[in-house]
Amino acid sequence: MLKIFHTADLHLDSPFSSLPTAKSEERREGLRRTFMKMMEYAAREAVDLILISGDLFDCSYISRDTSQILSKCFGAVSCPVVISPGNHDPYTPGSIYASGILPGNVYIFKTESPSKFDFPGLGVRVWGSAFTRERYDGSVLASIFSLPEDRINILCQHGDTRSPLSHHAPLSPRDIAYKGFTYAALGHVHVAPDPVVIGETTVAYPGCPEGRSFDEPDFGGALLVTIEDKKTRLEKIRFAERRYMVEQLDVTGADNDSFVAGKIRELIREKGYSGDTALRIILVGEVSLGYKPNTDALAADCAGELYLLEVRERTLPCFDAGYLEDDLSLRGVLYRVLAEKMRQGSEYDRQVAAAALRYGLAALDGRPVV
Ligand SMILES: [Mn+2]
Repeated sequence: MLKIFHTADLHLDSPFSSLPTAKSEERREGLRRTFMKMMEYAAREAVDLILISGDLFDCSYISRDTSQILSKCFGAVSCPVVISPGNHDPYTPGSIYASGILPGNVYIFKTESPSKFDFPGLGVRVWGSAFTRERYDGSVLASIFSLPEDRINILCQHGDTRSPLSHHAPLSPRDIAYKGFTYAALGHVHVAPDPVVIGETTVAYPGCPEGRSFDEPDFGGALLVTIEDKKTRLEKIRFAERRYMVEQLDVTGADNDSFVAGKIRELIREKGYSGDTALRIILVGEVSLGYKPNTDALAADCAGELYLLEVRERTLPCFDAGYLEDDLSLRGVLYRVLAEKMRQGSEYDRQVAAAALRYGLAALDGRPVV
């Protein structure tokens, strides 16, 4: 049985620029901790092979802390570590990959044209290539002619199965299967799609081990892959310390912040969100004409134990405004023109119309507009 630990897209030393400075430093520290935990896990599970399919770093600049941890952790695992540099951490003469400071059990693909590392003791050959700049327009598989069948053949590659027109090493699971790979350890897609199984071939992305923004939701992890008698089994192991989550909250009928705050707290309680969660709540629904939720105050008020709470507002000021339908004054005309846009326009048109109605009615009523 062959036991493989497969990860990608950790993006060490990410700037986390959307967070306040203290929090962004803490998150960079958190990414390093996640990396250490993964390597400790791989050592404890005594895996035969570690595959890192690119974007281990967020950019070519690597902090001293990170490079020290890398050398230490890779040195502490006794198995081979194969790395396929990605578009964020391409193999360049100045990169850490070319520096020679990584221990001898680390095998790095160096060129765009594919090559292989042979591990006869494990009965495995690992194929792959490197990004050497931000783009990779060629075909990884075109120059791999035939796979010798004396060993299990694995592809370790940063690449994109979502579009044949991708500028990030486009790959198709069908072609991977056709070549005869047993497992394709891919990287690049941050929100892991379901693995694809074609015949005896399994193609998988692990996703980001640790989400860094609301585009990378939920607890991330890595894949523990076992291959026995040409059968591949995958197990997703959680390593993330934190998760980013987005929720829509319907506050139809609201006319004040304390009502909305109550709804927000209820949602947080019901879903069991706590200190490991950064939450974005998007308020939707129809609220009273004169009311606009104060998102900053609501976020500050309801954050409680959450790692982070962000409140966004996409409500429409229509609730109980039916009387304006028949209003013959300018207020009624304004309402009828904008209500139609709020009901039928694009999301952008709806928001513009909602703002216009709030401001317009405030002005006509002699209330402060902003
Ligand atoms: Mn990436």
